[in-house]
Amino acid sequence: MRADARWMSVAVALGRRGLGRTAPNPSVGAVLVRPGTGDGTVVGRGWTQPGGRPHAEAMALAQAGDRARGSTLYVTLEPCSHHGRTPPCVEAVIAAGVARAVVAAADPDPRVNGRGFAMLRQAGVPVTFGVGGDDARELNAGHVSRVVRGRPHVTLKLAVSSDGKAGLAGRRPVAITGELSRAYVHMLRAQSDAIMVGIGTVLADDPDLTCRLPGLADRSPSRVALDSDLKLPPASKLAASASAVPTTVISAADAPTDRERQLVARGVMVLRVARANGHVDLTETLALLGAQGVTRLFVEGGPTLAAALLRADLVDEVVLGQAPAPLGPDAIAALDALPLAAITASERFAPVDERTIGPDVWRRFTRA
Ligand code: AOF
Ligand code: ZN
Repeated sequence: MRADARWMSVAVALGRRGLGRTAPNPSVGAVLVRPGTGDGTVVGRGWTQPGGRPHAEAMALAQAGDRARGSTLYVTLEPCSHHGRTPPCVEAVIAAGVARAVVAAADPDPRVNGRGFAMLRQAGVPVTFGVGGDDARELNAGHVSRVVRGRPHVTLKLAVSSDGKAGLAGRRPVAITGELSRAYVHMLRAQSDAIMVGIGTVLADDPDLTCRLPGLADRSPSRVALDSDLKLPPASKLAASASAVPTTVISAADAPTDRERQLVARGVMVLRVARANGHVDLTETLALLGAQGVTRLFVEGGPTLAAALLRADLVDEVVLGQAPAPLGPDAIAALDALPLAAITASERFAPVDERTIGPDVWRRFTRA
């Protein structure tokens, strides 16, 4: 039914509002619609609140009050059936007299996993499943990845020149893509639970990796630096601001403990994993971040980390910005020895979106 697709797209848009703020929970959107003239009337809207509770359905039901009776619930994820900090959403949906549920995607969380649908149907609430499935897959990608694979959904961001370069050797960082692209990247940061960089990027650029968009300045995700030998200077912007923005350093088991003490004193969380090829083991790192509750990880550099993640097949999505100007043959390649074609002409990735932002072109690729 066309109306179902339309209302589900409203639920998806509401769900997107919470991206980056609900971890370790998914960001869900819900709309309650009462039959009436045309496609009906919205009586409640909700989305998962910061920190993951209340859930989207609870918000929509609270807004609808008595008007929820006889309405249709449109929700981007199977309503929960487990007792958490509050009773299950399915119970609240049934108790409110919702007449029908339209659900975009199943919840693989072992506490739910089909039980939400079963409870609704048992209570006589018919369920239509799969409407808006593609949008929901994107919206729920972080949650599903964490539950099913035990690691976050990994998005690799690359900003390159027209000749595929990411910077100039031995110089201060150069802005490759433009001002508007910067705003786009900050928005993507805000929709992530954590940003990850390699120590090479930290030492070269001393980035602060926060989200500084007007109105989104409180949306900075936590920051993760991969730093096998604990080279992160305690005076770096990352370490110096660790008490304000959560900062984690992933180091190797044999990294010096005196360095760890200095960083911990500044509020940095230092975690240790095994080494693999001299660097921290990436698979173990992602599992550790998953265990910490990270569902959406945004990787921002540099070439060594990007290439290592691609080689290990740990990248789920690529956001690739390309500026109109070249940087020349002496500049640093965006993926070390890997060609950009490892993304743009690979069977592993499919292009899903292309947009022009100022002078730059941004393309998005997801796992094919
Ligand atoms: C929903 N609506 O808005 C969200 C859901 O820790 P708890 O008790 O909040 O439960 C977290 C689980 O609930 C999470 O793993 C996922 O299965 C579901 N999240 N469910 O019905 C929501 N955020
Ligand atoms: Zn719930």
